[in-house]
Amino acid sequence: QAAKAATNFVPSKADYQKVYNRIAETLDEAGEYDDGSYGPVLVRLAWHSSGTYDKETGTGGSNYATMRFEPEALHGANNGLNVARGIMEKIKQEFPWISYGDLWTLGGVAAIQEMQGPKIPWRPGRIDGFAKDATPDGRLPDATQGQDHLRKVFNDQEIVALSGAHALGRCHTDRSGFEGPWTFSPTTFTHDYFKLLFDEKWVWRKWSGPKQLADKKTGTLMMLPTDYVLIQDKSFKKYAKAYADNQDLFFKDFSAAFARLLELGVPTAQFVSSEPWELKTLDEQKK
Ligand code: CCH
Repeated sequence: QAAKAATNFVPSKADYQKVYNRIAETLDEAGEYDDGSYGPVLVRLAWHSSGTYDKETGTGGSNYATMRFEPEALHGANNGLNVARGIMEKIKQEFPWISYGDLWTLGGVAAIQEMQGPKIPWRPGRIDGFAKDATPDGRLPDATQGQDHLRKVFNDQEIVALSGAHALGRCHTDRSGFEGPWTFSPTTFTHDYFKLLFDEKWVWRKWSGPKQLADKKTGTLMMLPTDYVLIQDKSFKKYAKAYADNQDLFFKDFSAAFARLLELGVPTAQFVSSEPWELKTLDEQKK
């Protein structure tokens, strides 16, 4: 009887809002972890589960949540995301009807919105795939190389906007080999990443780790070689400056690009709604 009820259950927008709320509550249960929030690592999970989309073959992306499977789970680019998948697994136990692809992308949406970022339009419809759907290594950008794969799917403006997510979180020596946060407020979504790129003097850090930059003044912030390209490449720089000067513009463009990223490779017919939804923050629901 119970099993039958579960199969017939058709979740509504209100049900997805419940999942959102549970994720939102979980963000602050991080305790001593990193800067006290699971938000940044959940944004990275949403991005790495979607960023595997390949335009030529139409494979990859968030639809099948293939990072659950090896070898994709073990790809170097995904180091540390076992933490994020573990947090999401607890939510999945509570809401077993949601697909992993929907759950992980919703995790990114909830994290951005709860960390004071823009609203991210989102809708459900992803389905769980199989190990055979797992993507080959090398589709996600390498911090020492370039953004070739991204460039096939996103224009320069979108790439710059998406990169602004590095306002959040930090690099870990035991995950990527790099070390440190990009901004002084790694658990709040701001345009500080762009401001700091222009306002600080960036010097190559002298250490035995991979090539990264440090801010000359405090030495506590970092930029990856790929971050620094945003103020060196003429086309990228134009957008980076616009976002440094105008946080509202950055929020608007980030929201559009991130929403598109999360839907890459998901067949339109699978979405349960013709238009994406705007889910409410916990604060908005208190009012
Ligand atoms: Fe990123 N990112 N990212 N990134 N990223 C890392 C961490 C985060 C690159 C490299 C790295 C995006 C694009 C790129 C986040 C969101 C986005 C790390 C450190 C590296 C290296 C990992 C570690 O050690 O834990 C490169 C290269 C590119 C593209 O060129 C995009 C796009 C997004 C989202 C829209 C977030 C958030 C983090 C912090 C994670 C954490 O655990 O704090």
